[in-house]
Amino acid sequence: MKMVFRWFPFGEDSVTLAQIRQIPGMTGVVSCIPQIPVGEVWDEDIIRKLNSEIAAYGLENEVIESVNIHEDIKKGLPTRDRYIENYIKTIRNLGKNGVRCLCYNFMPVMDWARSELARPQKDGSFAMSYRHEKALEMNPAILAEKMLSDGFYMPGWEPDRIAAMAADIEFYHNMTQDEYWKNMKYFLDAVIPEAEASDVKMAIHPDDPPWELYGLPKVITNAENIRKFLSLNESPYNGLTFCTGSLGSNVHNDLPAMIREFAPRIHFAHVRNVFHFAEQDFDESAHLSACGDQDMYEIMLALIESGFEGYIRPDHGRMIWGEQARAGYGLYDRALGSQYLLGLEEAIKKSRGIK
Ligand code: DNO
Repeated sequence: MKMVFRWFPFGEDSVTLAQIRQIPGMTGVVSCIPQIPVGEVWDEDIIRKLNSEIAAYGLENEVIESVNIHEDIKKGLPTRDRYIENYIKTIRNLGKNGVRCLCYNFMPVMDWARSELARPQKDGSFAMSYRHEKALEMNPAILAEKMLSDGFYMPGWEPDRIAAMAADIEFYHNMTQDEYWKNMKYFLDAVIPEAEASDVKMAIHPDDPPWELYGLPKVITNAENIRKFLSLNESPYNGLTFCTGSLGSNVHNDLPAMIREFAPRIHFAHVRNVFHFAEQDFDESAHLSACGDQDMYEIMLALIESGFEGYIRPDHGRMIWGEQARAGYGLYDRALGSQYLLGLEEAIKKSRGIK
């Protein structure tokens, strides 16, 4: 497996490539181009610019996280074909320029949701946290109504954006879960043959949190749904980002068993830990098994025994040692996490004579 580190280019990250290259065992970064609007083509010039910036530090750029999917595709609108065509062009351009794995998600309206980005921890660090009751209060539909009725304003949340999200949420209330799966299949059937031709492995990220929120459809949440997803299109290029933090938020998911079952289709692993206070309340803990609910040894063992040869990255870190960075993506705690995972890998492999 190849250890990689998420990094946001073009001035969007306080963590530098010069720092990342000093983390032992790091082969490359996982990058993106957030400046390109969702639905537009990533042209080769900008991909090459990104590649050369990263290569200057001796790092690889083989994984992109993410090329986001235009909402019209998820909604199944007639305009989706244009956006799918653009997505295919982007895959081709990425493939031509050395990208081998593309992480994306199919979550409606919003990406991952947390109720707090910097919750103080007992040891003085700060971690992201999720409290279900609090998340429910943050429903954009409720916030939008409050804005209209009593001029409520939430710092950092643009009123237009909240209103648009509320309208999107409403749209999905009129769509069945089945229709949502159909829209997903439509996308996969169009895109996967092109991903094969370009040798870019598609790796869908689980829904986070992996349970119903705001009445929105949910897809990648547990073993049953993952089985269904993989059977929508049987190509090995239709694969998974196995995120232990997202899937591990659902206490009913047996992560090592899921890894063993889905291993041939896992192209990318995000490995982190969570600590539960209640079934739907958790903090994102340090990576160490002892700090959370997941057994990292069993997770690494399952990956190694299944012959996992994809990319792996430490995931959300806490803010430690006074660091101020993009939530979940500071340098220090993720660097610690990577060394722990590499240590487990070395120990497991040596003890079993695996090269
Ligand atoms: C959170 C990330 C997700 C992930 C996307 C993939 O930190 O793991 O935002 O990048 O869901 O499209």
